[in-house]
Amino acid sequence: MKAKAFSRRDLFKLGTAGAAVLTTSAEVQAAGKKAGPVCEEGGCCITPSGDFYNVERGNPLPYKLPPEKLREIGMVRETWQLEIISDPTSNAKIERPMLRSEGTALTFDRLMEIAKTKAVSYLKVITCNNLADPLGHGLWEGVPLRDVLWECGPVENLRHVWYHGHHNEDPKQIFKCYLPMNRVFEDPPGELPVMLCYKLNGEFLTGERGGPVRMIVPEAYGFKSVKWLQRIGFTNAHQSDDTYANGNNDINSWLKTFARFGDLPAQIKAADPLTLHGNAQVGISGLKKVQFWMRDVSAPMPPNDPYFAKAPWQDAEIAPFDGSGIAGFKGAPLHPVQFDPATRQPREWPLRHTLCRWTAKPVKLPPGRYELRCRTVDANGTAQPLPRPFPKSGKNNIQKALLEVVA
Ligand SMILES: Nc1nc2c(c(=O)[nH]1)N[C@H]1C(S)=C(S)[C@@H](COP(=O)(O)O)O[C@H]1N2
Ligand SMILES: [Mo]
Repeated sequence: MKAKAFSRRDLFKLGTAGAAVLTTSAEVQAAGKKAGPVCEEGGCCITPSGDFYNVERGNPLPYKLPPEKLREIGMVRETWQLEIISDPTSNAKIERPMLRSEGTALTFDRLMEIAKTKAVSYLKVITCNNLADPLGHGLWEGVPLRDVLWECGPVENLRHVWYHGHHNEDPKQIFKCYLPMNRVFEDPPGELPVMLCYKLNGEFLTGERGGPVRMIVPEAYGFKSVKWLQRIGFTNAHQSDDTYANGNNDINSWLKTFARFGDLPAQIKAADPLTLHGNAQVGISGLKKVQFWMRDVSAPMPPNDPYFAKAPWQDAEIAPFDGSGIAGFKGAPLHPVQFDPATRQPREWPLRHTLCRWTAKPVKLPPGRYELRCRTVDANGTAQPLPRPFPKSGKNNIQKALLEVVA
């Protein structure tokens, strides 16, 4: 018996009103049933663009406007324009703002011109910090944000950039984010650049995926990767004021490492081998191993052990790099932080900020009822849900699934 599939897609179109629905979704996931596009084959877990789950607000959704309107507001590549301004409420100084009114806004053709020498590609998973399952994982292609920002001649009083997407010119529908200037202009060692992204898995971004151009912030939760990008502002504001700061979200959180189960049976026969499997998100602290624990519910729980640190965890195996989605890729160069340019092999495996697949060796269980759990141990040796078991900064609770084994 397979877990009942259901679509989360429509749940998220409710915007903030969707919060109540998300609770239900979390309960379903707690019972071990998947609510995201689980990768079941290959090592690289590339999600086709249309299989991503959407987290989106807007009434109407910008990409669902009629074709003439899409052209008019710049939601197609031919008419897309990005404004880059000095925040009017700030004294940030830039020499060459890019403005629609002056015909200097960045066009898609100009972006492609810059892309000829600057474009890069990297793997990244998109995960909402309020949802347990990643939304999708792919090879994103774009121009580092700083290469475009430099064209504006930034000078001084610069502490953050903010950016927002199309929002029907309704302030209530705006989706806006901030990034510190240092993050945009200088990548910490081993880190990927923030990019103005126009392709996913070798294809131009669809409107549903955030096209013509979306931001991609490699180490961040989904809300920093603003879709339908329309305007960027340089500001001297010393604090961020992201849309996602509402609702108690931790807007500075970077991706956590955690494991999830794929589709599992609810019941098996004692004669049938069970193969546990699933996906793991590789957060900022990397991934050393995925582990599982099968507890007969009649056995006592370990006392005073909220994270089951003393449980008899067993190691699963992480699917090796197999080149899927990478080997034949003809787009912009794979970023050297992730892949060796000469061999096109990953620098490490699995890569940070990505999704990978894991499986355990088949086992047979005597009849009974079991709780199945999986967890990660990150490259620092810290087991899930540590080091940050706090809500609203990315979900990484240890997942539990229930299994009945019958004679
Ligand atoms: N313009 C805009 N960008 C947005 C959003 C939005 O509502 N509007 N949602 C954000 C949130 S909260 C998430 S989790 C990701 C989801 O990306 P996806 O729909 O491509 O999976 O998009 C982000 N970018
Ligand atoms: Mo999100």
